Amino acid sequence: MPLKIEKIDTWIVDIPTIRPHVLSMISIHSQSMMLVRLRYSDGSEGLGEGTTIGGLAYGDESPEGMKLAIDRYFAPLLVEREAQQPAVLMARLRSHIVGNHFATHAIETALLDGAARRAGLPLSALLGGAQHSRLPVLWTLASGDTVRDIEEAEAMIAARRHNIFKLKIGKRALADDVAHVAAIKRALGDRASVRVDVNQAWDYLSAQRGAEMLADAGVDLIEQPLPRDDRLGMARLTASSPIAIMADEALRGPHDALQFVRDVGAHAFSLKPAQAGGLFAAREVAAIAQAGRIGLYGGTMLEGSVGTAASAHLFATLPEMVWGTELFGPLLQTEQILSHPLTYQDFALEVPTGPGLGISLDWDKVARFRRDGPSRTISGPIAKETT
Ligand code: MUC
Ligand code: MG
Repeated sequence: MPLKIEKIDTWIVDIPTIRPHVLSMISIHSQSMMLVRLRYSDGSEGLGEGTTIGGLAYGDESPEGMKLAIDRYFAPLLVEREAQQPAVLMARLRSHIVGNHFATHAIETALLDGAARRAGLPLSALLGGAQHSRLPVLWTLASGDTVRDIEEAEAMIAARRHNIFKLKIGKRALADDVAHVAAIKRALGDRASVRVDVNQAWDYLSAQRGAEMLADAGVDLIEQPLPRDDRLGMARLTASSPIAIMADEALRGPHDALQFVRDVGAHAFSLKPAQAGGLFAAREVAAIAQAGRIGLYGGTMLEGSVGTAASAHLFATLPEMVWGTELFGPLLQTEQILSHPLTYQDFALEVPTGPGLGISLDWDKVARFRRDGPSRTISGPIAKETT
C-alpha cells in the first residue's frame, strides 16, 4: 500500500508573553502560532509551525493567512497524494504556489517530521546529521525600560541561561536609544555581549551615526538597521561600520542571499527557515553565506516549541554559527505546549534527539490556547479534535 497523506489539520494558538515585547514596529503581548498536523495512511503524523510577529506588522504573511492558504490551497495539492518522498510533494507545491514562505515552511517541517519519525531518526539526520548537540542561545531585552532590562539580564546571567543580549531599538530618537543601550552595556560589562536589532527603522544617516555611537558604547553588532530594500545603504554601511552589520528582513531566501554575497555585503546573516521558505531553502542560504565568508546566526520569528525545534535541528547540522542563535521563543511565552519542555541550560538549548522533531505536543495545552475550532480538510470530518 503506498503511503498517503489522509488529512491536514491547522490551528492557531495564542499564548501570552511573559512581558510586553517592544519592537520598533509593534509591541506584542502574546504570540500567535499556526500549527499544522499531517496525518498519514499508516497512522503516522508530522507537525509543523508557521509563526510571525505582530500579525502583518513584520512580514507579508499572518497566522490567519497561513491557515487559510494551507486549508484552501496547499491541502488539496497534498491530500491523497503518494507521500513517501517529501521532496516530490514540495516540488508539487512550488509549481502551484508562489511566495507564502511561512506556510510553506510549516508544511515542509511537517513532511520532514513525518518522514523522520517513520524512519525512527531525528530530523537533523534527514538534513545530513547533527554536528552539535547544544546551541548557544541569546535573549532579547525588549521590555522598553532600561532598569527592567538590566535586572532581566542580571537574572539571566545568574541563572546561566543567557550571556548574550540583543536589544530592540529604533522606536525612539537615536540619542535616547544609544543612551539606553550604553547604560545596559555599562552595567553588564565584559560579562555579556550586547547587540542591537533596529528592525529596519533607521535611514542611512542615522545608521551611520548609530554605528559609530554604538561602537563607542561597546556594542558588537547591528541587525537590519535599514529598510530591507535599501541594498545600496546596506552595502555602504557594511563597508564603513566599525561594528558588524547583520542582514535579517532583507533575506527572503537563496536569491537574496546570493545578491548580498555578490553585490551588497554584510558581516552576518540571520538564518530564518520561515523567512527563507523552509528548512532546505535556509540551508541553501547558509551554504551561500559560507561560500561568501559571511558569519551565520540562527534567527527566530519568536516561534513556539515546534518551530524552535525545527530550527534547532537545522542549525545543529551547520558547521558553525559564529554569532550563536536566538532560539528563545518558547521562553518568551508563559507556557510551552509540549509534554516535555525544551531544555535550556548553561547558556544553550539542547537539540532534541528523539525521532522527527523529537518533541510531543501536550494536547490539553493546545486545546486551552487554541483560538478557534479545528479546520476540516477535503478528506472529511475530524474524529477526535484534540488527539
Ligand atoms: C527579529 O527581527 O529578529 C527575533 C528576536 C526578537 O526579539 O525578535 C525577533 C525578530
Ligand atoms: Mg531581526
